[in-house]
Amino acid sequence: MKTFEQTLQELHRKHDILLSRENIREEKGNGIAYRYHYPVVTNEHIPLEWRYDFNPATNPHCLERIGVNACMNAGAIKWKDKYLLMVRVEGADRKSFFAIAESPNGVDNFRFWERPVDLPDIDPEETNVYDMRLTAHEDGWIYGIFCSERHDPTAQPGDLSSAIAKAGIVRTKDLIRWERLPDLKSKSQQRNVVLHPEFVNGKYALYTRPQDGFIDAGSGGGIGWALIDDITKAEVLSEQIIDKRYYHTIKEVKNGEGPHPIKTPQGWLHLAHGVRACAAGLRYVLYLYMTSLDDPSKVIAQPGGYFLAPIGEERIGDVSNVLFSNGWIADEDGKVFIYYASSDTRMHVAVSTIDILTDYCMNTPKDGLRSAASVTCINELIDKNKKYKER
Ligand code: M1P
Repeated sequence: MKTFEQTLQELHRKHDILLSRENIREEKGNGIAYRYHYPVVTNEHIPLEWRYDFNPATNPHCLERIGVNACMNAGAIKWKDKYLLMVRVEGADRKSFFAIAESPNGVDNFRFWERPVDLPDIDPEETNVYDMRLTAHEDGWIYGIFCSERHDPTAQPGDLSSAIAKAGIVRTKDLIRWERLPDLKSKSQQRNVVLHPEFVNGKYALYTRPQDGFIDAGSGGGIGWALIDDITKAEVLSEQIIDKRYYHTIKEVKNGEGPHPIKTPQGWLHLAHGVRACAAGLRYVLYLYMTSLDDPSKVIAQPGGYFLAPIGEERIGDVSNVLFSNGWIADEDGKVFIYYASSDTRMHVAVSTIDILTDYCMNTPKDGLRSAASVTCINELIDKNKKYKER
């Protein structure tokens, strides 16, 4: 039988090994992005002092007192030369909160800051907060937009599931002290709202995702775009759908903007998730598209299909068959770290470059929306390849 001290030492030893484990780039793949072998942040990365009572008098069996279920859907930002993830930490009690984990190289050694993020608590009805998108805006603030969820006040008695999704907004200059701004006003429910990093026609610009209900995008149409006069009283007055959903595509049921787009010489590079339904439930995959530098609401490239879909261990988790991303970091040298969660359970990284990702967007055929069109595309490629095959 181990003593309290021995148990605690063993916990610390294993935790240190996990946190300092080197990550390895997987060489297999399609060349567009390379996954790293190990998840970068999991529930086991959570500091022991957030979970265990270290006092042998009050915790004689050295039990975990506060369980963490998952670490997922992290916003990302480069800050003082470090790669930061603002992780959605979901407790065993199902409540999510935000916590920042920092890495020196973007692929391993992620360690959480001392405490969870101190998010200003302004509304007692706000029950759950999650999926932070971080934007260092040209106005000088770092903004965070996240989903603020509450029980639907109009739900029938006994219906404890109907909920309402709104976009909460915070801003900071140091990622420590956060100022809460009023939630986004919108006629519909909203999730996956993202702030564009530059002013557009002198206004703040938001990617939105209007939805009929808490789960259902319904008549929402796709990823929207709205210009906002005053971010301190943000209101969607008019909304235009810029990336539509289509029948029998990867985004038939829903889609949502991921992190804010990256500015490239060819246009704004966007990462988003698309959702389709199947017998096993919903399947979430990641896709890319590009919009014009002159008008970020104008789509200029739409490669067909997904760019990353769940594979191997990624397919299994609390909500299986899901990849979701709301954070990526572009380095000065053009390297891009794509942070994504699998199956609402753990965080991963895949690495690519701006050149590769824009090439992929510009030169992958569009979805022709019909089987016959897919075959035509393949035949065109075969014809083009003929002269090279003969060499
Ligand atoms: O469970 C999968 C995802 O479902 C929601 O995303 P969306 O609104 O696009 O359907 C969110 O709850 C997200 O957090 C979750 O990962």
